[in-house]
Amino acid sequence: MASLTYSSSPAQSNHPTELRIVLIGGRESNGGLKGKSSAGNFILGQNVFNTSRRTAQSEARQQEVFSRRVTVVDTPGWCWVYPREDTPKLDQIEIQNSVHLCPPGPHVFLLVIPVSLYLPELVKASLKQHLELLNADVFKIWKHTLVLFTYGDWLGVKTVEERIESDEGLQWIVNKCENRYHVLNNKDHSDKTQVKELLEKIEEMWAGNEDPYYEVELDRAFQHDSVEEGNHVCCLNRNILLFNSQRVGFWYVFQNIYIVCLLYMISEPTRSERKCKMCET
Ligand SMILES: Nc1nc2c(ncn2[C@@H]2O[C@H](COP(=O)(O)OP(=O)(O)O)[C@@H](O)[C@H]2O)c(=O)[nH]1
Ligand SMILES: [Mg+2]
Repeated sequence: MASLTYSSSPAQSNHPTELRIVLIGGRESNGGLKGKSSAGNFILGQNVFNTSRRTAQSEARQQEVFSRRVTVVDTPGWCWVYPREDTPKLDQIEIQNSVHLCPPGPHVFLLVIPVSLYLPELVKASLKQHLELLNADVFKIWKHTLVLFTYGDWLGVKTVEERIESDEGLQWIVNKCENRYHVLNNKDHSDKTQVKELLEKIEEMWAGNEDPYYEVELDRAFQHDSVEEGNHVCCLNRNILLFNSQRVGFWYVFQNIYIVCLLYMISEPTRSERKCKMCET
């Protein structure tokens, strides 16, 4: 991909002052190769996401990176080859709500794939099902997705292009992303150009996309939140909490008005009765 030249002055720059990134992706069935949280740490230049254990909740972190305000949302993964029904319900909700941690919506979804991972045919259906958590119209997600290959250190003498060509599953995914991809070696933080080039590719995508960012469907999240009522307390994020407090606030006021009206109506005949009695006297 052609690289862009950027001015250091924000006034003259042709890139957004803020970049919102959501990291998504699967894992091997044995929990092996992956790299979302590590990539998030590398992009932000700080160890803010825990890589020593499984990511159970979506989390957002912000940092100034190469003169841009960058927000990265880390999410739980799913198993590449298993259907969505095998992904724990709470993980599904966390993936679903991840986009609400970077309002008004992410500029890019980085689909994290270890470069050495072989992706069998089964991956296609599983990936589609998991992307549907974000939007039933998966096309809208693909339009804002870039493949982020991790384990760049494992490429050896092969180029990433050779690697893509050798794997039908990878070709399919990269095609869906309109040939947007980037390689990171999360083990070598000294080479920051890897991150700079990634941000430039995201901005190139931003400049070429009809919709500059993926706009979050608020109603949809709200709808799912109420559907998953049994679970939602454990995985509420800030925005959903805000929603709920507004919803609770509205119902609270409405119920109180209703009760006051009801009491007034009940007490009304008693008062007229009293008045009649007074007239009689
Ligand atoms: N060699 C190598 N190891 C990596 C790379 N990225 C991640 N890892 C390792 O993979 C493991 C899981 O990474 P993590 O970021 O927690 O994966 P997540 O579950 O997708 O968030 C960690 O032990 C990392 O050290 C990489 O680019 N190269
Ligand atoms: Mg993680």
